[in-house]
Formats: sequence, C-alpha cells, structure tokens
Amino acid sequence: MLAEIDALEREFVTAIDGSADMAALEEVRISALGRKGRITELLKSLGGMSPDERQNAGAAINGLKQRVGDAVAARREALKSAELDARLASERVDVTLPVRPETEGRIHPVSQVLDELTQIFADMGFTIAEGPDIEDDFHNFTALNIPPEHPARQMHDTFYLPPDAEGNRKVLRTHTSPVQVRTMRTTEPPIRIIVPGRTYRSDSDMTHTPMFHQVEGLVIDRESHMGHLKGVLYDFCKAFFEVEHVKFRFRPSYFPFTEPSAEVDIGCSYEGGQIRIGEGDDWLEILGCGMVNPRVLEMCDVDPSEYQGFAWGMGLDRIAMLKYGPPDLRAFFESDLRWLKHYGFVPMAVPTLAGGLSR
Ligand code: 2NL
Repeated sequence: MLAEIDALEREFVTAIDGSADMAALEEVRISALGRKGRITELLKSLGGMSPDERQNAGAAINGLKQRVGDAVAARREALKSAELDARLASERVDVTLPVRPETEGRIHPVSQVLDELTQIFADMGFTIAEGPDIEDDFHNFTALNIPPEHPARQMHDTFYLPPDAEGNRKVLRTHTSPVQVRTMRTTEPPIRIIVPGRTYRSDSDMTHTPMFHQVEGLVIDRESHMGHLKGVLYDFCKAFFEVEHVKFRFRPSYFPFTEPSAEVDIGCSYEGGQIRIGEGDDWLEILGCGMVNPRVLEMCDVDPSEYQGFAWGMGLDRIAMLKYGPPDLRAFFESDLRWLKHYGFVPMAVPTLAGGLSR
C-alpha cells in the first residue's frame, strides 16, 4: 500500500510539473483529485478496511492528497507568472520609434505661432510670464497711465464684472500689460519677459473677436534704450517670417504707457492675391512699442532715476493670419474641425530655431 502511494505521488508530481499550460494542469488535477480521480477513489476504499488498516492508510492517503494539491497550486502560480511575462513581452511598446505621420489631431495656428515666438525670444534670453484674465482697475488701467476719462475705459470697449460689496468692478483684461505691471512690482530688475495670453474687448466683426490673443514684451535695465528695442524687434521679424532681410521702419505713434512711442511697419507686396512679407513697396503695420513711460515705472515701484526700459505689444491672431493665411479671424474660434485640419499643424512637428520654425 505505501509503495503504491509513493509511486502514485511520483507519477502525479511528474505530470504536474510537466504540464505546459493551465488546461493540461487542470486535466492532471481532475485525474488525481477530481470526483472520480485516483486519489479520491483511494480515499473511498478506506470504508472497506479494518480499523487498524484504515488508520495507517488514511494518514498516508491524506498526506498524498495534501502534497499533490500543493504541487498543483505551485505549478498554477508558475504558469500564471509565465503567462503574464509572455503578455508583457508581446505588448511592449518601443517609445523610441518614430511617430506615424497620419495622426488626426492638429495644433491650432495660434498655438503654433505662440510656440514659434517662445522659441525666438527664449533664444534671446527672455522668460515667459503669465497672469489672471480677470483684473482690477489699477493693474489694467491706472498703473499704465490710462486716466479715468480715457476712451479705452468706457463701457463699450471693456467687459466689466458685477460690482463687489464696496462697489469696485473687476474687468476682463483688455491687454496683457497688467502682467508686466505685476512683474515690475514684484521683481528686482533686470527684467526680460514675454507675456502671451487671452485678452478681451467688446468688439466683433471680420477682424475683431471679443476674445483675442496678445503677446507683449518688456525689458527693464539700467541702460536699455530705443536702439536695443529696434534690434530685438528686427531680429524677431527676420526669425518669425523666416527671411534673411526685412524692410523695416519705426513710425512715430502714441500710447499712454510709453514715451516715446512707435509703430513698426514691415515691407510687403501682393502678387496674385498672395502677400509676400519682407520686401515690396507696400507697408504692413505689425506691432506697437516704445520706452516705458517714467510715470508707469513709478506706479510699478521701479525707480525711474535708476532704471529705464522698453516694451512692445502685438496681436497674436493677426500675425498668425499674416504668416499662415486664414482670412477670417472669427473662424479661429469656431472649433470647426475641417478648418483646423486645413490650417492646423501636425503635433509632433515642434517648432525649433535649429530645425526650422514652420517646416
Ligand atoms: C499694440 C501696442 C503696446 C506696450 C504695448 C507696455 C506695457 C507696460 C509698460 C509699457 Cl507694463 N508698455 N506695453 C507698449 C507699447 C505698445 O502694444 O498695438 N498692441 C496690440
């Protein structure tokens, strides 16, 4: 009897360890421990034995049942982990492979142009600054030398929020300049920042949307002057329009926050309905700029006897239209997927100065 049990154990353990998968293992388990299995039959045979025989054989058969059961459980764990390893190996993704070009999503022209500007100005040593869309009167107007009677303050241009308990009305910022105000009031010069963001004015037609995007720049240092301003903007124009030379002029202008102020025009021509940037007999206005008004410096806690600086501002949507050609500004914000498919950019084609901005 005991020899028979030993032989049975060797037979089952060999079969269990040799089972190649879960189904084979289950077959072996049923043939040993199932309702009609050989170990189960052995246990049934205990009924026909004498009490002495039964005590010895019972202990031996139960020991066999226990060890065969343990062997099945151990083999099951081993098969499971081998199965998982095989699945992990078959599902491995090589993230270093090049991306397939046929992706569906597109980068909006405004985002593309913003990424290009970021590359250009980061290369010149500027950092990006951002601030809240909802501003108070001081940061949006007063600190920028825009007096209470100035037309930009009137209801028809500015979106006002309902008044608070003290009767103060916050505004949706009408330009990104309040971010420069906040930076000057909290940062020790030298300051070199680019400020992109959403801006809001109550205006809507072919070339105006109530929400639009601006990029402003600010430099504050001890001896920053108009020559630096012109150099920065000239280099920006060449990099952005991806040309070797740009016809470029400063035209005197007026802004309350700069003195003196200028607008920048670049040369252009129209050939067969297509605009060419950088040369030609026509002029195109692309941005406004100037030396920061000393009164603005004072209101921003910068000492005008120690520091001076320059600033500029431009419409991001407008230069996106110029460079990439969508004709109607309103379509920019209609989320029409056919429009985005036509004017948008493939996500993995990230603009860099070395690799080309828009290739
Ligand atoms: C335009 C002209 C401009 C500025 C923006 C600025 C900001 C501070 C101080 C001084 Cl905090 N200036 N910004 C300066 C000149 C022009 O924008 O045509 N924008 C669309």
